[in-house]
Amino acid sequence: MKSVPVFCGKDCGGGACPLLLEIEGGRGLRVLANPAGGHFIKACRRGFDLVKEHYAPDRLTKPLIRTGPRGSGLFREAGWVEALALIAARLGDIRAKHGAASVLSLASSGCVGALHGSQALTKRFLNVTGGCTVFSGNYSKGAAQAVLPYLFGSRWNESGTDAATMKSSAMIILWGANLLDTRLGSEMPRRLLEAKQRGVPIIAIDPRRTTTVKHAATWWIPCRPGTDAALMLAVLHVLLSESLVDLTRIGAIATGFDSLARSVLGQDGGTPRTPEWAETICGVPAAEIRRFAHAYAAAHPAMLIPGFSIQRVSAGEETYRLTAALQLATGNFGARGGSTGSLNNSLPTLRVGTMSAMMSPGQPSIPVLRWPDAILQGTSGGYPTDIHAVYLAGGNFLNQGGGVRKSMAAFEALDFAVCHELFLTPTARHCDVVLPAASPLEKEDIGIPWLGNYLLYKPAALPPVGSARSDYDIYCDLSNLMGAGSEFCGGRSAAQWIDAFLAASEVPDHEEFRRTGIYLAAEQERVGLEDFASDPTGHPLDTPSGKVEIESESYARVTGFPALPGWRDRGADARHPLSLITPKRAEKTHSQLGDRSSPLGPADHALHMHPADAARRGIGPGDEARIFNQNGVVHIRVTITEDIMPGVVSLHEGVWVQLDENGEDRAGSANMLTDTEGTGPERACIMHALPVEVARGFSGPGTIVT
Ligand SMILES: Nc1nc2c(c(=O)[nH]1)N[C@H]1C(S)=C(S)[C@@H](COP(=O)(O)OP(=O)(O)OC[C@H]3O[C@@H](n4cnc5c(=O)[nH]c(N)nc54)[C@H](O)[C@@H]3O)O[C@H]1N2
Ligand SMILES: Nc1nc2c(c(=O)[nH]1)N[C@H]1C(S)=C(S)[C@@H](COP(=O)(O)OP(=O)(O)OC[C@H]3O[C@@H](n4cnc5c(=O)[nH]c(N)nc54)[C@H](O)[C@@H]3O)O[C@H]1N2
Ligand SMILES: [Mo]
Repeated sequence: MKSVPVFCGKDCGGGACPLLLEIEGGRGLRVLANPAGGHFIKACRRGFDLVKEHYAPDRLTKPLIRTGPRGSGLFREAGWVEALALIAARLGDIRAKHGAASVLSLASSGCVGALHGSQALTKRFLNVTGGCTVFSGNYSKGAAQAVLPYLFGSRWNESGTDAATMKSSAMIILWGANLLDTRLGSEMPRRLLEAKQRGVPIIAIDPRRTTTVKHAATWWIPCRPGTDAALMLAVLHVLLSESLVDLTRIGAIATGFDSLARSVLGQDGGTPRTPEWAETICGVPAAEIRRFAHAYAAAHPAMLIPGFSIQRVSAGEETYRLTAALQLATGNFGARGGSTGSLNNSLPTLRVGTMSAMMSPGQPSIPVLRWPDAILQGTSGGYPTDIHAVYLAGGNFLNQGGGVRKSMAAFEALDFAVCHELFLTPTARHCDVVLPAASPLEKEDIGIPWLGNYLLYKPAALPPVGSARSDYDIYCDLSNLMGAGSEFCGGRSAAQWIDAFLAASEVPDHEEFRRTGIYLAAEQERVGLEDFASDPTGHPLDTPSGKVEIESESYARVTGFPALPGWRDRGADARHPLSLITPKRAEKTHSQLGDRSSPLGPADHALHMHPADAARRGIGPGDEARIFNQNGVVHIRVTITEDIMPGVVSLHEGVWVQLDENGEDRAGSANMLTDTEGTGPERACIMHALPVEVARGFSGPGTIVT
């Protein structure tokens, strides 16, 4: 038996975790933690499941060509030569008739890595063979990314904090961040648990009593989804009205804080953002808001880590402006052991070569959330092109985007759709050709983590299952076939690319790197914007004022929203009084292993509901129920639990949609209940705080939606 270093390369909150694969007789036995990662950079169960996934009985092993209606799952097996020729011919025809931009790249991050990143490879292939339309933004952090450049200028992507700096924290505030399940960096969970052991207070603001609340937090503050901005304003109100804020110090590093203070205190004629005002919105008692504000003000340094969840809501932009304002107000901005309040993983990655997507200036693009609308409406709806074909690799967007029913209609409207997949996902079922893709254990690559100053290496550890091939190899052949010669592969094999990427990296000893599977840079405790915070005139930001712009006229101009951060009330929806959240679960990466009809699927998938809400609706433990709103209906079993606050229901994201004859989902697929409206100018997705109603039973009143 031998063991080799590997990593998953999943877009899972870790991105690159150090693992070891044990191999005997050419067969993978199991995956373990790689001790070279040290005590803190640790993998999770999603990595340990790699072997199970690799040998899964339902893995695709041959190319498939559709024979039945889209979505029917009717395909015939084909050889590679036939399948690739069909793709080349169909893409060629469509481009000849409608132009190159009529092909949309819908590739996502199912695989991330220096070479095998599914998104970059797909764009590169489409670009070298003629061009394509792409999407802008992402489902993950669209609202935060839309607003952070207004606050921090181009250095917004240096505003995160390395996990190791938690050892200097005197308080950790997890604002909608369920770190033990979603990680947000492979080192975060262990650092958090270590802080807990040291007796550091850990406050979790989350509508659910999560794993993190149970195992790491010292204080759980349940807050209604989508109302964090109101709670943040109330905390500011306490700090300001009790003179706990050093306005002179803040004035040196931020503009507009004094205007924000006036507005929070109601000195501008508006409603004072008191704890009593916030209580009615957030469900957090005013006394508890005061207690929290006092504890926060007294602890130095305090690290506020916002989850991505708090910006994946209506007006989600405001929350990330206010996390920065809170860290400024409490003197924790840019401090070691503190944070800027920004996306925690916004830090530069280690230098290493990566595959270029070969984008051209002015390439047509659409906001990611709007891909179904762009297909359905095209130029007549104001989109840059009329889309006739889509190319997917590493994504299950029909299931994962907003509004599954609209996504299905969009696929119906296409002339041609291709995807590379390991499994016959709902998206794959809607494609014309499905090519079997290699698993992470079949590909050599360099791993770049979500957060952390390190790189990982893995060899191609196992032979392909069936005739599965890497996206890279598929695109090499297709580009050749489509007349682009060697432009896609640049005359290099996959292994030669890895050599070239390493040569362009700062890894000093390539042999050692390949042997241990990890290279750790010397600096492991980067503090985002520390230089600026300690010397704002010596290291100014490139915002118009050179400072953090809490008030931003350019934000107001572009978005039409107020220049100051604030509470943008969405109003109540009387017909759908419950607030649905659709979080990640520890065992899964998004829709992977999300097929409930597979033995690997989530057998315990259920809607989580508070006893008071269940009683009001006559729902008992394990009862079947339907969740509904204007977007769709989902049938699902109910788990009644005190681990969720009243008025809120939770359905894990990522379960594969299974429609019945009425167009209602029978599996528990969260995006039946979302849409493509989005928030802000970037149309960032809204996947938490969705108004819904729940009724007992699988039929009866309430199933009719308008
Ligand atoms: N296990 C697992 N981890 C993952 C992933 C995965 O698929 N599986 N995906 C990764 C990816 S791509 C991303 S982008 C990140 C996303 O990371 P997040 O967006 O932060 O993850 P979520 O699970 O949606 O939400 C985190 C927590 O916020 C809570 N929450 C939901 N809405 C609100 C709200 O309005 N206010 C507050 N205060 N809390 C709220 C949820 O109950 C949950 O416990 O996760 C990464 N980590
Ligand atoms: N309701 C709701 N919806 C959400 C979210 C939410 O919180 N709630 N989260 C959103 C977020 S943050 C994200 S990032 C998206 C993620 O949505 P997607 O980007 O669609 O991610 P996955 O569901 O993981 O799908 C990745 C697919 O790639 C395949 N795959 C894996 N490796 C490879 C490979 O090497 N090559 C190829 N060709 N395929 C591969 C996997 O089998 C899988 O089907 O979902 C979003 N959707
Ligand atoms: Mo994401």
